[in-house]
Amino acid sequence: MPHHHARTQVAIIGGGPAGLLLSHILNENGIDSVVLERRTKAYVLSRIRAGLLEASTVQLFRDYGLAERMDRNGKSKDGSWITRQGFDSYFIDTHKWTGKSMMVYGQTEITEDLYNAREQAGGQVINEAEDVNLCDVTSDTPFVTYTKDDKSYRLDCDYIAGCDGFHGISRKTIPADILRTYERAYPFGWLGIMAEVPPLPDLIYAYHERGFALASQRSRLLSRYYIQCPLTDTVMNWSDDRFWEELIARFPKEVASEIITGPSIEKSIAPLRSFVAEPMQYGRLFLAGDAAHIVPPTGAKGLNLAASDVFYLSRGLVEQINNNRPHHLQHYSEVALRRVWSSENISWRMTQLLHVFPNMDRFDARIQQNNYELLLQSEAQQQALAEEYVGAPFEQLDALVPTPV
Ligand code: RFL
Ligand code: PHB
Repeated sequence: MPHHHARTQVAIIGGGPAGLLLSHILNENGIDSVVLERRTKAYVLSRIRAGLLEASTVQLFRDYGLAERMDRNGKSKDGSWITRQGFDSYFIDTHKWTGKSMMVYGQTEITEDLYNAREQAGGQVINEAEDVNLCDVTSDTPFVTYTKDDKSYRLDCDYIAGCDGFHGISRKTIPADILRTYERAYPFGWLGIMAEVPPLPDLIYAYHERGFALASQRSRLLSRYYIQCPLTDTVMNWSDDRFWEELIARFPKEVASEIITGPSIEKSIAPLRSFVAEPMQYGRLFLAGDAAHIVPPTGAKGLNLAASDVFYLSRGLVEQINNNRPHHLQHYSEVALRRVWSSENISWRMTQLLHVFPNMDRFDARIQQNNYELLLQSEAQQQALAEEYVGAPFEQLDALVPTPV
């Protein structure tokens, strides 16, 4: 079939936060890219997901002129609370231990800000690009084919960025004998709701024998709440009344009495999973964000990892393309994966600490309780958790490879 032919420097697969942010940063550095997104813009903007940004993510958005609305409407947070039935509550004090704060600002808003920034700069985001196929990725002349409105297209490029999320095709392009994967599925999901009611002042992670719960927020008038639920559950089983009743039962009384309930405007269930694919590079294809790894949402790391991957990848591409220095790009996978594994680790541990595992025996339960007691008692543990929760700074790479003597 004849192809409509086009060319760009970097073909970006997926127009979620990772793909759009990469495209924006490349453009700021004079590098041309095209984003191919399978869904409509309206669909991408309607997905409700992350809400909490690490200090480094906030800084990255500021550095690239993307923070105007975030700084106006986002809410800075010096940490989050953990509660556990029968014990004192604990504040993860990121400000005290790291001097840094986090930001509550929705992924929906971030994606909208990124779309606007791309549109203002005349960037190309092609929505409803179907049957995307990555070709010749180990050659010097890779290309991408896709169809749109029943026409077929070919996009020649120098590099391909796979930013197409966990279910995308980029990772699947890497041969099975090269890709190593690591996975943990958890025996429960999170049922989340959004409601137009004032939230609690702080984020609160609650452990309760009935299961985990989380109080979060999007704005002064928009609350986001989650409860742990069985994987077999469906949204149909959860009327608003049942949700609020269960949520309230999982927080300490003095917290529960402050929760303002109201009709939900969104309700969904997400399974929890840990997943890493290594390496994040194959020839001229580079993976970033959920395309390469998944974390359970307990540590609020997913979107932040997408941002750190994009930081490292954009630096590699800019150095390679603009300055002919291959060093950063060559080490992309290795550097990005260090941060990925740190986030996998804290997300896994917070998930262990805060959920009821159906197969937990009495020994496991006492270890879980003891881990919480350690946190209450040990300043070393408190500092470690605060550092991990607020997120590691991005590595300045020049220290990575020793200069030959
Ligand atoms: P995305 O957002 O999945 O975007 C990938 C895009 O690729 C498109 N796509 C394709 N395009 C072309 N061709 C194909 N074959 C394609 N296949 C897929 C998709 O349509 C989509 O638009 O991945 P990206 O950009 O890597 O971003 C990752 C984040 O979205 C994700 O990590 C976070 O949402 C995770 N997450 C959280 N992260 C945080 O940092 N803090 C949080 O508080 C937080 N809370 C959450 C979360 C994720 C959740 N769910 C539902 C998974 C809470 C929840 C409930
Ligand atoms: C959210 O607001 O959606 C949120 C906040 C913190 C988390 C996970 C999700 O750990």
